Order: sequence, then C-alpha cells, then structure tokens
Amino acid sequence: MTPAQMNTPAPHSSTRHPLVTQQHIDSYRAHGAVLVKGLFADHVDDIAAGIAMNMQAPGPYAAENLKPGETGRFFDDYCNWQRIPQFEQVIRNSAVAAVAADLMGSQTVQLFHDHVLVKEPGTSKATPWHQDSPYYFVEGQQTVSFWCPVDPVDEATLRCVAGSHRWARPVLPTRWLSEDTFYADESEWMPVPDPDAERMYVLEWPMAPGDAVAFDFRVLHGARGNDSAIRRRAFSVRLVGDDARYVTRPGRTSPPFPGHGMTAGDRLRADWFPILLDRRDDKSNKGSQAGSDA
Ligand SMILES: O=C(O)CCC(=O)C(=O)O
Repeated sequence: MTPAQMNTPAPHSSTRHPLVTQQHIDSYRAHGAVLVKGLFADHVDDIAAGIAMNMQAPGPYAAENLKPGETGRFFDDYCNWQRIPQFEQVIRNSAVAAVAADLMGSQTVQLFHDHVLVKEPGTSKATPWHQDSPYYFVEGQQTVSFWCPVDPVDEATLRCVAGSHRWARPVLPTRWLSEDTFYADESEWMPVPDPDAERMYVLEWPMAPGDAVAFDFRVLHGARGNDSAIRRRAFSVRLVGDDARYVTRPGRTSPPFPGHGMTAGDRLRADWFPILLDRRDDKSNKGSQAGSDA
C-alpha cells in the first residue's frame, strides 16, 4: 500500500459494523469525537470485574491523582490487558476493533493500550484538559480511544472539544497531579486552553454503562469531578490504524513501554501491540498479518 492509499479512508459499505452509521463516521471526522451507544453493553460485567481486579492489584504505572486534603479518590492505571483476562477478552471479542476501523477509515486496527480511570463519589478533582497524543510515541490521522463507563454518568462524563484534533499546534502536556509540564521544552506546544471560559464547543453526553465515546488521540478532553453519590469507573481502549507510526518525543512518554526498540517511522511492533483486525484480505489473512508493514 502506498502512503497516499494509506491516507485514503477505506470504503465502508460492505464492511461497516451495524452499530456504525454514516452519521457516526461524519461526526467523528468533523468533531474528532462521537458517542457509540451500547458498544460494550454485553461486556459491562467483565469490564467491572477487570477494574476491580486492577484496583486490588495495581500495576507498576498505577497512580493516585489527588493531593493531600483533596476529597475522594481518583485512581488510574494502564497497560494491564495481558494480566487481566477480562480486559483482553473484551478487547478481542467485543465490536470495538470493527467500530474503530469504520470510524478511522482504516483497514487494520492495532491495540495500543488499555486504561482504567476511577473517580470515587465525592472526588472534586477535575481531569485536566489535555490531548493524549503529546504523551504518546505514536502519531497518525487514524487513531481512536473508546472511553466506556460501567456506571451511569452525567456530570462526570468525558468532555471533548469539537474539532481540536485539527488544531495546528498540539497542547502542552502536563502531569495530572503536580500540573508541571510533562516534557522539559515548552516551546513547541500551545498553552492549555480553558474551553469553558473560551466558549469552545464541548461535546459531552450522559452515558449508560457500556456506552462509549470514541475520540481521536489529538482531541482535547477532560472531565469534571465526581460529585455524585455513585462511583465513576471507566475503561478506555486505545487503538491505531494504518497510518499510525512511531515518533520520538523530547522525553519519556506515557505509557513509556521501556525497551520497545522502535525507531521513528516504524509501525508499532505487532508482537507488543497486536493487530486486532485486518480487512486487507478478510478471507485469507484474518489476524495473520501481524508484524507486516501496511
Ligand atoms: O476518565 C477521565 O476522567 C479522563 C479520561 C481520559 O483522559 C482518557 O480516557 O484519555
């Protein structure tokens, strides 16, 4: 496939997943985010069980995101799908890869990582506005995260700034706890905006357990605190498509994936980041192209 072909959205009519309409695809392209109702509806119990297991046995990257004196609990952790069977099962057996292919216009869908984000009742801390892309070592036009709550959410839902995936300059990544800048050099980034004060078009939806917001890695997003009386447990799956390539950053990325051995311009190595779907030759090579270059 030539680079030009890789940037051309794939035809959808024959392969589009029944959950995905042309309106979903158009909204995703235009705004960088769209709600997919019921995407994980059959997997809510598994996701909730996986989150419970994750919180009971946090991984090396687990973080508590509150300063002393702040109320509630804001826990997050990522890159646990290989040790939490429910996460792997959901990632491989749900419709997420097919829906991702449709939204991204990509023939292949590759797993980047999983992420758990839990705000207990009475957690006033907001998730800071940020784009995920600057923290990551992968870039492309074809990227997507799916944020899925396993509790009903209203005020504490994900909030995405429409169109921010097309901004010319990326937004300065910061550390969620200290709010320090993530990389030493601040010059190449734009300051973090205040979308409410600046009256930006913010997309947000009340969501039922199993619904998912699909959003481009470059979309500016955040979330309010959880002032409700119930938990706000969320699971994110991060996926990339045909044109995504490894890029270098001015420091350790998040997640870091130490020892990955990739160099600028590589596709993510498929032995670490499995190819979940390959529509290039649906009949003969489902899953068998892992590691090949598109
Ligand atoms: O759950 C949250 O509060 C924020 C989620 C988020 O930033 C993400 O999934 O990338």
